[in-house]
Amino acid sequence: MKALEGVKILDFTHVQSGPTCTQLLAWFGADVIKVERPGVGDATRKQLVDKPGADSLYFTMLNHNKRSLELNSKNETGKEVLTRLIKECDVLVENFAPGALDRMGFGWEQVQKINPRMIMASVKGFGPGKYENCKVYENVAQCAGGSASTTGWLGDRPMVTGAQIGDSGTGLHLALGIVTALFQREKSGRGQRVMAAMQDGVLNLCRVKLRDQQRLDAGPLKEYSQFGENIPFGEATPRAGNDSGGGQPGRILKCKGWEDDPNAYTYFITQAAVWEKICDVIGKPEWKTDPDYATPPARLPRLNEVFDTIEAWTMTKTKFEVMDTCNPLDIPVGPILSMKELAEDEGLRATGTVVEVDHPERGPYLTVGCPIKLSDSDVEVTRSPLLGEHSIEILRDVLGYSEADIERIGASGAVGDMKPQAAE
Ligand code: CAO
Repeated sequence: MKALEGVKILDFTHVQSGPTCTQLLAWFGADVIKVERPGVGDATRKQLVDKPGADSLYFTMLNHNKRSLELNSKNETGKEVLTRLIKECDVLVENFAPGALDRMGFGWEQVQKINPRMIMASVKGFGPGKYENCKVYENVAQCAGGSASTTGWLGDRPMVTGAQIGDSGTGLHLALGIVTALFQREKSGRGQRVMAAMQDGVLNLCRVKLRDQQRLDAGPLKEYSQFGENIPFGEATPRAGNDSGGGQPGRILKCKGWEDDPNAYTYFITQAAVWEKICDVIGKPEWKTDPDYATPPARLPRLNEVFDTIEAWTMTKTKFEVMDTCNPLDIPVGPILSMKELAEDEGLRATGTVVEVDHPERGPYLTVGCPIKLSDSDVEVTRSPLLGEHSIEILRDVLGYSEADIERIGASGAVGDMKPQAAE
């Protein structure tokens, strides 16, 4: 048995933010029915194509364990089928541009009338307010949510991060909202509206920078390198390069081979609790008692010197040797791992965090598995559906349409070409 077994999700999501959410729910055992425009489907199927004719990795890696129903939601018969699906399902998830669902005739008011137990969950770029009607993509959310202004180097442009905190991050937020609403429905018997705005999700993940914004009122941020460099602080939380900026100063430092390998680096944290061990490891035992270095506040104005000295040591070791030396001493360090190293990591394969999946059009490919492990709800990652692969079985098995009804629906153009799958 799976945690969300029996929960039916009407999945109107596309691109990345919404599909991340419904993929997680599918991994937890929900039956996710992805509704896609006939003949077209989710736009990502044909974006970033690496194998002509096959669904892209962009699509496949976001849509595992789902079923695909090709259906035109603007056709009258298509609306009839959708109405039946809304009655049948527990959750409707969507991330259309603002207003698109209302224009289809399936806004929150209508959905509630059709099924008062329905939970309707949406990702939008912004919450209510002056930007609520804007279309939004990942990097816009990173910029509007405080991430870009606090990422990058002081004096340089704001920078976006490779982690998809706007899309996948908001998808995670939405998934939590959905299971919470399902839990409440157990007691209330009612559905509800769940909203996750990408700006809100990014800001939630950037909360430490909002903390620092307020700390600025009390004076300079001493944990930031610019303090030791005597560069004055402005009005807003600055960009801080690779400074941890938190209570335990840290930086990215070069390791042996950095001249040729762009990832021969380690993150090194000067945790106060292990300062004496750090001094011994880097060959600076005198710093243990020197009042300029012995305590965290004394070190703050001289972080550049401290990290330059540590780096002179890390440059004599590979990033893995740094890890092997520091870990037994409880000194927190972490190698900078490339995507190639992660893809080949046997440990991640063993835990199902990286999995290989076979696909009829593409052959085998790698993807991320479920990052959340439940001890009583196993995850088996199965391939993403072909466009409309499950149209007939959904009409027949989920909605109970007869063969004659299915013929009628097919003839009306409400669904895509059902014949190849019908014959299968
Ligand atoms: N049958 C018929 N029509 C369908 C359909 C179906 N099965 N599925 C979608 N459509 C229609 C929609 O109804 C809409 O039509 P109208 O504009 O005429 O009402 C149209 O397809 C396009 O929908 P869209 O506006 O959502 O798509 P877009 O490509 O123009 O915009 C995006 C994409 C992502 C910018 C926008 O959806 C958005 O802002 N979403 C919310 C924020 C979000 O999730 N962003 C993250 C995306 S990942 O980076």
